Amino acid sequence: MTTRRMTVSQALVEFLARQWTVDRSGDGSEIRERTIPGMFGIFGHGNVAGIGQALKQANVDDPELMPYHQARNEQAMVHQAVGYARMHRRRGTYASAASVGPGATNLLTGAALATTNRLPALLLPSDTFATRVADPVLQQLEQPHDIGLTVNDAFRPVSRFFDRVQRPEQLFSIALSAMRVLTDPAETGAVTIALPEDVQAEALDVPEEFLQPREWRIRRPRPERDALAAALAAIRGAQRPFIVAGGGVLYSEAETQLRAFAEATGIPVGSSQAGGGVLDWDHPQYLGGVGATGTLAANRIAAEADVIIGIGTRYSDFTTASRTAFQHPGATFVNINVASFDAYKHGTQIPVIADARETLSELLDAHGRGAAGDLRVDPSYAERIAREKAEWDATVDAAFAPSGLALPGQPEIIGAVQRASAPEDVIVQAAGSLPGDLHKLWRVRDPLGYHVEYAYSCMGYEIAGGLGAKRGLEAAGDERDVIVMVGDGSYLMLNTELVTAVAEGIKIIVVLIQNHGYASIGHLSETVGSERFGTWYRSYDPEARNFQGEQILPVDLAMNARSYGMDVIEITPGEGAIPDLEAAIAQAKASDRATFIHINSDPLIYAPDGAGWWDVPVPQVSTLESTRRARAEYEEQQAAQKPLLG
Ligand SMILES: Cc1ncc(C[n+]2csc(CCOP(=O)(O)OP(=O)(O)O)c2C)c(N)n1
Ligand SMILES: [Mg+2]
Repeated sequence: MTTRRMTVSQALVEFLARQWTVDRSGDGSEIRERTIPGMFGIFGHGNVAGIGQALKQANVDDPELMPYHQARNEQAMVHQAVGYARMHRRRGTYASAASVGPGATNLLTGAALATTNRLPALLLPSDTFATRVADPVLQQLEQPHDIGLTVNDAFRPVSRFFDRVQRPEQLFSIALSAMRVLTDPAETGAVTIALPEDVQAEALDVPEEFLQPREWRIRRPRPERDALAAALAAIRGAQRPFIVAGGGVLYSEAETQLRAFAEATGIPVGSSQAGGGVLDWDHPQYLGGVGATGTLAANRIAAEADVIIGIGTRYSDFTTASRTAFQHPGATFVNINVASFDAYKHGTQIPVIADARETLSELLDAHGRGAAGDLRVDPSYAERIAREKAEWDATVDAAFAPSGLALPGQPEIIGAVQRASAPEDVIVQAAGSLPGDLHKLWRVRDPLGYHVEYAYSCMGYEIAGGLGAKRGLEAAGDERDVIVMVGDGSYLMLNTELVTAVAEGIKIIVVLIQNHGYASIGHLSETVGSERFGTWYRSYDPEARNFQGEQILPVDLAMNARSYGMDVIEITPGEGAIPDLEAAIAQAKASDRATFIHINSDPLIYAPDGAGWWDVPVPQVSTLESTRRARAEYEEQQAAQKPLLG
């Protein structure tokens, strides 16, 4: 057996460089791409001489082996990896290397986000000495009841795979297991390999076969015969079927099959946030978002549906409107998901544990043979679908129309971004009032065109995730633009990846919506009887002892972005704000540099109602009249809530 004497870090870096994801695309062609095309790293003690040295050595010996990129915050490294993975339909992601202690724990939020979104990310937090000779080292947590415990144990609950390389020889089994989980469609998420700082620098004899190119073929399990038959029988018997399409449709690259199945049967489609892109907005059977932030069209159809076919959805509370979306008393749920956990959710009667594309192909085949009964929805249902869709489209048109107000509302801002962007451009968002507004209003025109991270809805994801998405597109030779929309609250939480965009000349377009606080939580607070407490950004009122006064803060986020070296366009409040915004986006699109566009907006102008509910518990007792009123309303809404879906 030939071996090479390498450090654990050198071996891990070279191993990761040799991993390939293999899959078949929607058109049948084979895709082969690097599973880990590059690594982010913020160095400190713990990784500067381990992973850091390995990356330097790779950079000298073979710059293509493991390209290294910087970030300004460890959390943002993982966000970038996730944005990349979304654009690559989970076939590739980045590794993120962090130093001991705070560097490592800064990765935690990113890890939870990746796991919640079912998007792969490889985390390499450094750990304190395995030998413990230097304990406690700088930044080491000491727990007297368990000396072996480190801060990295906090990754266990947020990772789909966690292990620690306590001895060099463990690297082989750990690295292989990590790759299996990263590339497994049912298991993927955050994969964490904790690397004690002494072990990182230790040498071992590495067998050549460990470093040979290795392929990870994406599993595409086909449905079991009986499960498929049960699904077909349910679909055949449906009067008012409805499809809920989630992110799994896109990760499986099943859009073509979904469209064909929908068209063959006439079944309407609604999507979750992650499912945005499964059909173009103007497909006659696409009703837009469903659930708490859904459209009136999708929610009305969902409420009456008798057979609900979930495809690649986690059935989150937003998608089910906290289990109020589906009101048909005998509703049957057919749930197609590669993860059994999701397929069985909420009392689903007919779980189909299989790949979305394979299953849709088989359903289509069966339909072609007449086995789906030739299910074709009733003309009256088809007509109803068309009517609901036309009505909602008109509602969106009205919401998009420029108001001429000095401080435009968010819906018209979204309309301006929509008009000024190209159909294939990617919109990136994550938290605040924008996800709900986009879910209702944004007219998706490309499968990859909509990336709203709404599983973890993490403030601060937007800029970093958008940067990662742009990296992902560039890696695939795709030149479309990424447009990040971000609220002032999210921006203030994590904006420093703008520096990374400047440093690497990565072109993203950022549209910052300044409304001086939390429009989203402010509105929510009002509806749940908390009177917008703590949701404005205002000067502290020492007498009232709160932040509810009139005085907005003198922050200048345009100047902030300019200070990072960004090109900045400021939209002057006034009648021309909306046309100016469109012109600014056109200018940003024409530029080959990253652009930051700043626009002020009125937080009290809301998107049209989609009749979705969200369960946010209201206090049972209160001295406030507003809370008591909200509680009464809450109890009324709660009455429609079902304990299970099916
Ligand atoms: C990291 C994190 N902390 C807290 C929240 C809860 N939260 C959701 S939206 C929001 C306010 C967002 O403010 P902004 O970005 O200005 O958007 P706006 O609500 O004004 O549209 C908060 C605090 C969150 N989603 N993520
Ligand atoms: Mg705001």
